[in-house]
Amino acid sequence: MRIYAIGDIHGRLDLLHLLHEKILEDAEDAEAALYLVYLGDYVDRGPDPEGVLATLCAGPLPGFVAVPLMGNHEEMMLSFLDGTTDGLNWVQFGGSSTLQSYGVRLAPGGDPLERLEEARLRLKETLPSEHEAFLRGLKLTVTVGDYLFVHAGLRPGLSLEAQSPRDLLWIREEFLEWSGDHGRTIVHGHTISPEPEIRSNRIGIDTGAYATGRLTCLVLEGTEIRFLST
Ligand SMILES: [Mn+2]
Repeated sequence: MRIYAIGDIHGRLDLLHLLHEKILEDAEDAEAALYLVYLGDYVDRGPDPEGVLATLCAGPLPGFVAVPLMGNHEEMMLSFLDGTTDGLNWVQFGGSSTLQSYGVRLAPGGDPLERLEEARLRLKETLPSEHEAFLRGLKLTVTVGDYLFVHAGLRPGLSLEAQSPRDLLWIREEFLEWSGDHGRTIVHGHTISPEPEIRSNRIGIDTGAYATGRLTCLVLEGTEIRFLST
């Protein structure tokens, strides 16, 4: 099999289209089964979260099995939508571009919590049900062969079953600085590096697309590791 894995997209529909083209071209003569894993953080920050979710909802690229994972930004968006958080953090961490792309405007002035509650109700109205179902159906991890795919990483020393969703979606230093064996190579996004990071126990592929214009795709087949990027 050949696995393609795409890092944090963050509303850059333009880059997602470019990278999809490159992947299709790259896979043209492939005889292996084709998997395409998306590592989460589809929404927020960049200009077109709505377009990114619509594209991912439209189904896999022809010939591929698509495996979209959850990122911490999808989790924040769902918490806001469900009213389990007030959204103050979310809009500060890029959620305002998601609201905007769904046509929800945060009115200036007034009580911020009241304005957010108003925005929440409007987002509930405008978010297409298939986008919401897509967000709620996202998995936290997927294991394929010797690789485990996850948005942020794992807490060292704990089994996969014992990992908390919070760590899988948010962890940084404790995971990034740990050089021990996780049993599998962990492929992750979430923490930006200018180039993909290949370590003995992990491969990080968040190249900060929303700001750098560089969206990275890791390609794995047998023992081969290579990259495509915009
Ligand atoms: Mn993230």
